[in-house]
Amino acid sequence: MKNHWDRDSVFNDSLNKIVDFTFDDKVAKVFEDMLHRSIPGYSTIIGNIGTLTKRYARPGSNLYDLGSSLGAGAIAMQNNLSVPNCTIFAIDNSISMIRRCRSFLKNTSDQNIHLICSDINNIVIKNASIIILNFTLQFIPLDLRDNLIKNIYNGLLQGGILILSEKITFEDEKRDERQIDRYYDFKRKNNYSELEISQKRDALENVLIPEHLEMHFSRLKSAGFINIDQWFQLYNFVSVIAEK
Ligand code: GEK
Repeated sequence: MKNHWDRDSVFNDSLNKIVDFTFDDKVAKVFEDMLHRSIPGYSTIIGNIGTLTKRYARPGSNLYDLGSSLGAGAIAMQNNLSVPNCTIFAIDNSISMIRRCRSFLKNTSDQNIHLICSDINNIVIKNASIIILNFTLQFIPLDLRDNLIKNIYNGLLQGGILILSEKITFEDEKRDERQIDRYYDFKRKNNYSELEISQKRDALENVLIPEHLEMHFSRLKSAGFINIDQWFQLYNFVSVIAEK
């Protein structure tokens, strides 16, 4: 795969000790490459965040990209906004991601995106027509997930949406294994070595905690969401739209 990004080689060399994955400078520097080579359908999902923005953004409302990393979701919303007086918030608790995102935005016309370095569990969400959690909830401690989803629901306007994308697990063990094997083939095709795949898996083990799709649906329902539609799946990666 050819692109103009710095190549992700974070797990290229054999490591004596695998430490938990963090979103530090080393990761932020190669993150576009990492996302595109590691998340099946990543660009399709970002493209559809743009498409959904056209339908759901309300004049004078706030749009949130939670766990925004380098701002791909926020930029997709910004580029597809066709109603006036909206404010976009891109929020991440990694200062490395925020700094790098800020330096990108400086060179573009995306001046209306407000970048905030904060834990998304501690923010006030209000007057929102669109909220994105694009592969972020999976990094939130399990015991905080219900509250975060409730907070998101409460901050949405009637008719507003949450776009939730996640890596998932399957209840049936064999099915889980099959989908993981297919996912590793996707990584191999994108030129990750066996060593990179296994070292990254170990580094993520305590950090990225995937859940069943049924769990996500039931959490969204309990918070009050309606019209919960899964619109995307590629192997063990899914995306869901839920309406208030
Ligand atoms: C994209 N959405 O390009 N508060 C704020 N940010 C957090 C927290 C937290 N508690 N925990 C993790 N993060 C992006 C991709 S990456 C997905 C999202 C991945 C942030 C973390 O710093 C990282 O930037 C992001 O969530 C997850 O569409 O790496 O698989």
